[in-house]
Amino acid sequence: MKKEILHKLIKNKGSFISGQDISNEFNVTRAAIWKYIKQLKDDGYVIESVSRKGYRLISEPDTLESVVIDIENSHLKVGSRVHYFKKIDSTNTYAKEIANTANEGEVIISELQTEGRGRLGRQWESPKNTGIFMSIILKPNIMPIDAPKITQIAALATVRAIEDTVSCKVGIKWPNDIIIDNKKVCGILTEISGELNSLNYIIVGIGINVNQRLEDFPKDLLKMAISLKEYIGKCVSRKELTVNLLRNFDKLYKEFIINKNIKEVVEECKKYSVTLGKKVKVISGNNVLIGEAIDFDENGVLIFKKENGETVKIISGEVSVRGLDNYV
Ligand code: BT5
Repeated sequence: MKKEILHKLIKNKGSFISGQDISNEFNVTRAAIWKYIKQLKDDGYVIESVSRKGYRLISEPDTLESVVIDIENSHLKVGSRVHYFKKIDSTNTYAKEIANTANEGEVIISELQTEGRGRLGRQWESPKNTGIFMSIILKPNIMPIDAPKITQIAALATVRAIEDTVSCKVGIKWPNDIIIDNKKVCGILTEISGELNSLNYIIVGIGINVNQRLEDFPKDLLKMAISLKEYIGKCVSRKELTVNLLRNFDKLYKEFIINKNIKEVVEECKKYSVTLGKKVKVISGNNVLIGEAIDFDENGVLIFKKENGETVKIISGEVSVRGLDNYV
């Protein structure tokens, strides 16, 4: 009910709505409305209450709570339902917990993650109210081996969303990093549940550094991490970026379901690639291969030329790609 009342206040932002109207529309008592309004005020919404006029929303806190309403009203498949948290261990972990009973397209968003995860057990720094920490539950009819295609879709959706929201030059560091100014602004973690030949679900986790200040990053990340705010010099609307991200993801995902391939996605990812044409290290556990990233095949698999001239295909799953001297 709090959500519905908030929605009504947002729709009428700046104008009064009477307690009686809210009471009639949602069939709740005036006392209950007052209780919800108080909760919203405690959450940081500035709401004016004037007797005989009602309630008027003056300003919203910098949270993603109200984005839930925008997304759920956009009638997208991806974002059909949004689970919003102020704090969570990891949105991917929670998504896994609910995935079996959830519908495809349900999304988990949190303002803060206490145990945000990267790939291979690494950590994802997720400080409060500054980034976007989101997971999407998908149930496509594909083989588990095709799950990395979803990472490419997520990468392109994120690049497009950033470009739709702010003006900056964005790159993709294959397979799962979005880069600005040679530093990481976003990471993608795709996890699956399934058997060898059947997939139960895919969880795509996306973490974007939006309004972090440099001092919000741990010292050891300063060389390789950046936020949009640090780059463009002003705060960026996390709400707008979140909606743009889901809109772009929804579009690309629907196309993938229809076309059953990611040919066009790969072609576009190539244009943004900071990996192609470079001498790179491919790190897989303790093994390091040095060579050149020469192309991607139509499934987004890296075609890599080893130092001895031999060409091999590298599947994204367990590898990290680094520049010879630097992160990119
Ligand atoms: C990733 O792993 O880049 C995937 C990150 C996915 C995070 C999202 S947030 C929502 C969802 N819920 C989760 O629990 N996770 C997902 P990987 O390629 O392994 O990169 C991890 C490495 O990036 C770390 O070892 C650090 O070096 C670096 N790193 C950690 N936090 C960072 C940050 N906020 N910005 C930039 N780099 C970071």
